[in-house]
Amino acid sequence: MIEIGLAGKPNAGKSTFFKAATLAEVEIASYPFTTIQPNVGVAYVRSQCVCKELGVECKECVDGRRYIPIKLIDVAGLVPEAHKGRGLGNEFLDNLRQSEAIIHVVDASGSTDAEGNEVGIGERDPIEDVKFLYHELDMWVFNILKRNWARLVRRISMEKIPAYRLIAEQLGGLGFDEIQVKESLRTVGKEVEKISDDDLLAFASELRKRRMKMLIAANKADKAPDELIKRMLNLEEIVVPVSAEVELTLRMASKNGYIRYYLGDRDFEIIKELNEKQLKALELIRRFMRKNNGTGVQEALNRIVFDLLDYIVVYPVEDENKFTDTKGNVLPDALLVKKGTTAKELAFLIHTDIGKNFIHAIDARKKMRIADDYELKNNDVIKIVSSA
Ligand SMILES: Nc1nc2c(ncn2[C@@H]2O[C@H](COP(=O)(O)OP(=O)(O)OP(=O)(O)O)[C@@H](O)[C@H]2O)c(=O)[nH]1
Ligand SMILES: [Mg+2]
Repeated sequence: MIEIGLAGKPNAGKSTFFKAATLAEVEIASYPFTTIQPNVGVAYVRSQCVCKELGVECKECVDGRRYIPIKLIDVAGLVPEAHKGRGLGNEFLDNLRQSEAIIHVVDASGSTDAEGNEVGIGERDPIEDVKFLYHELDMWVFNILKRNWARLVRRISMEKIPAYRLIAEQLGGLGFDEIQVKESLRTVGKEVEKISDDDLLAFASELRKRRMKMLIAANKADKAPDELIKRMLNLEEIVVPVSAEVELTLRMASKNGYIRYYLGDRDFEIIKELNEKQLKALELIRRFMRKNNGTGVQEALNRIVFDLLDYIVVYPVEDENKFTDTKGNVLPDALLVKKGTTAKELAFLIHTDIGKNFIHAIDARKKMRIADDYELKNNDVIKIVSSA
């Protein structure tokens, strides 16, 4: 399952985002360091199910809304100089090792200082928070490199193994691949023996950029001045205005039967008698959603998976006429695969045995055989023929 991490300074709303997306019971409070141990849960990306288009009834979607699970991790807040041990230090970043990308939850309302203490709205520049997280992540990678650098350089000069290979091995646990290391080294442009501490930091930064793809959730958008949101939208990263709190309110109201609301919808329906105060609160929420096209939580999850990480959805089936598995379930699985995945690679993703015994694949829409190296497209429905 794809794993996405939530990072940011204390009190930015990471756990609120996490709870809104997973409905897991986690602690949320208006002071720093509420979260210490990481929270792990299942969230969903949303896509349009292909059942309608294929003219079949499927039980896996909610009226065409198909939710595909991903893993979400919420960690402790990070304060400036965490790499020198301030706050909780940055060792908990180890919890993000497996994450394919990070949602940086920023308090876009500027109402918490660098350490996460509450201040007046707009008193803190959220752009500073964006910069600081990069710096802390760079220092984290730098320290990991630095720990063994001298020994590594010695090994590189003694053994006839390319530097990038040994460095990738050293960073193995962080999920860096050789290509990322090779490209980063090339950008620094020096022989490893000549790399100074400054160069090593630049190298760490290049590595971080390639490994830790990031989307910015401009959170607390419900109370952020428009001006601050506008400035954040000018950043080069993907920035999504979000109100984790609004999403959480909606999900709780839906869970308790007050409203009908589906994750990622742009509106909701009141289905229970409510008092004036409740109606007023929901009206404010509705106004926010109209302005922002929803709460932003689903959009952030979708954009990190589909736009930043380049995943597509494919539907494997066993019966290309009925679009079912062997038990007759219609469109039983929606899989997230990287753009560029081939039909044969899909077979391996489904099961190693199916991959090893792969014969050919069929495009179930066209009922036509496709090449082994056919690159899957979003919403493809595929039957794998295998002797397994
Ligand atoms: N107005 C508003 N407040 C929010 C929003 N999201 C979170 N908050 C509030 O911000 C405070 C901090 O929320 P948390 O989710 O605990 O923040 P955190 O980033 O997990 O904090 P730490 O665990 O301490 O690092 C709480 O009082 C939340 O209710 C939002 O979208 N809008
Ligand atoms: Mg928290």
